[in-house]
Amino acid sequence: MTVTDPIASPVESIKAASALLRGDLASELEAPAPNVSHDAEQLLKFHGVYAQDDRDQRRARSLAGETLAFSFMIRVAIPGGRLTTAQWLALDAVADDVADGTIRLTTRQAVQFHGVAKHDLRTVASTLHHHLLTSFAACGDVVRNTVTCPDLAIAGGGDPGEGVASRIARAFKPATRAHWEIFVDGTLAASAVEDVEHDFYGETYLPRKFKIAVAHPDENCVDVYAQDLGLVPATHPELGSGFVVLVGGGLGRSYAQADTFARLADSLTFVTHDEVIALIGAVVETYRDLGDRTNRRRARMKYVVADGGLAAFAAAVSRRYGPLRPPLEVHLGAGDDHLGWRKDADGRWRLGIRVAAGRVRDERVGLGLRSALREVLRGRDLELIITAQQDLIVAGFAQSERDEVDRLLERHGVRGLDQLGAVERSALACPALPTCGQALAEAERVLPAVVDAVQASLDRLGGSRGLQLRLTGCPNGCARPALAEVGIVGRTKTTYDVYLGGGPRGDRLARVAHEKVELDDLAEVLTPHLERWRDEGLDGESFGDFVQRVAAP
Ligand code: SRM
Ligand code: SF4
Repeated sequence: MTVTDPIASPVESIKAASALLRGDLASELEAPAPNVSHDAEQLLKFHGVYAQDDRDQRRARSLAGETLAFSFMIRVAIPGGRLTTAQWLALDAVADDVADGTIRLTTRQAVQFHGVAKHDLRTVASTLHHHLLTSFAACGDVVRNTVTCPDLAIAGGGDPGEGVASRIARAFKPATRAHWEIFVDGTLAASAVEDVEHDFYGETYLPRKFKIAVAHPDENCVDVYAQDLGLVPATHPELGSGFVVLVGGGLGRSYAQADTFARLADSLTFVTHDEVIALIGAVVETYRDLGDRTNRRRARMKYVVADGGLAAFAAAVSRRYGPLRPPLEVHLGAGDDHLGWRKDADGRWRLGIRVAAGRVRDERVGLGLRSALREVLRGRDLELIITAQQDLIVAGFAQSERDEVDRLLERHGVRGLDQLGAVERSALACPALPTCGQALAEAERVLPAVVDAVQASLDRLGGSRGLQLRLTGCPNGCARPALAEVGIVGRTKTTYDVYLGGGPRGDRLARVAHEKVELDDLAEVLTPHLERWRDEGLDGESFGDFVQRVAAP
């Protein structure tokens, strides 16, 4: 199919007519209106920017005939979630200068700013550029930010010490100069006519987003089976070290479309470090050519793999890459949460800090996690790593600094590991209301209440074990509830579907156990399951494994 085909989705035509992601963005950004046109909204995503409005105000404003409270979300792509002290401090300043005062750590190790006015978008882009960061390609129909286990120090082939996430980011970042012209230089200096895009994208880019994660060889903190393409480090008996490549995972679903579903990735092949970028390129091209460009709800690569079968997909990749080796077996353990103090190989220490729903903020001016981090970073050269659990690792401390850092965090009300509840420690929630345009129900804002209620049920039952709870405002699944022991997914404004039986290894899909449960009833609905787990669970058996065992035929 070509984009001139009458049944190609409208976004395909917008991309094709955009002169490599330019469209009318430059003039729309200059215009006085607080929002942009529908076509510009589609193109802005490629630049890491989402048009939003404050949904708390939407109804009242509409009824009063007023303009909606428009603002923009900007997502900063951070390969492997790794930032320098200077980069973090620059992001921290952006939060106050032009956003809502918070830094939102995402489930893909990126950072989001909410509440940015249109006229400030270029300021943010320039600041990011100045600090060797960018929002470009953090969203849109391209290879997205690559997620990597924080413990990985994988040498990137030719250049030892360089992370594979950075190699992927460099290889698959779109080549168009549009972002720099429109957002950073502020002028259309280079002519769009002279601009050239990578062949693997072409003028219409991919049918939809494409997500990659690199797991640790032993544990699955990145949810590698939920990715379009997953890499699991492994050692081949003859070829040495490389990666098992998984393909065809994805979690998004739509209630309106019954043929959408969550899917776990399948093992495709084994590649060495030197081969990995070429293999990813072949998979991307296969997806570019075979993905559904008529229906964006079914445009993800998982549907190509599911509909045609893995063998046909492998054959299509092989035609572009050459013969594929059989994959090695993968055995991943439960995901590490990377929290607390840990000693690195070089003798320095890293501290993993729990960040509820990834929202780094102060509770009041000068007091809270944001301020604490500024104080910790002042005068120190540290590395920060955002985890796929929306948490933050600060690395590079000397042993002698640990007590001082603990005291500083405590002074700011940042709770240590020993003060966290077992449920709270691993719970995830997506942003949902009031910013997300797709939210059907609350998520981040009700997470503390849901966690407290479930923890109270566990406490009443006398259990000491925790469980993995993930909450989203709709079935798009941004906090990956489909893989959780307890996945709670917004169904209507006040109700949720409850999924049970995923697990900490992230290698199993949870199944729906209850539908349309009111928020206040969630803990009550869970209690009988928790009671059975207490009474019938095996020693050390996780809640998800228990549910899976007793529910199995
Ligand atoms: Fe997501 C769309 C937030 C990870 C599946 N996601 C959105 C948007 C942009 C809403 C929109 O389209 O208007 C959300 C922005 C809300 C806001 O106000 O900030 C949003 N997604 C997030 C984040 C911030 C959730 C979080 O709590 O951290 C994550 C940002 C990741 C990043 O840094 O790039 C985020 N989204 C995910 C994941 C998890 C993952 O990738 O590991 C998934 C499920 C995996 C997958 O892709 O299958 C996910 N988001 C979706 C989908 C469903 C896509 C589909 O296949 O149908 C949408 C809807 C869409 O793309 O149209 C979506
Ligand atoms: Fe929005 Fe749904 Fe993603 Fe939550 S899961 S951020 S409600 S798209």
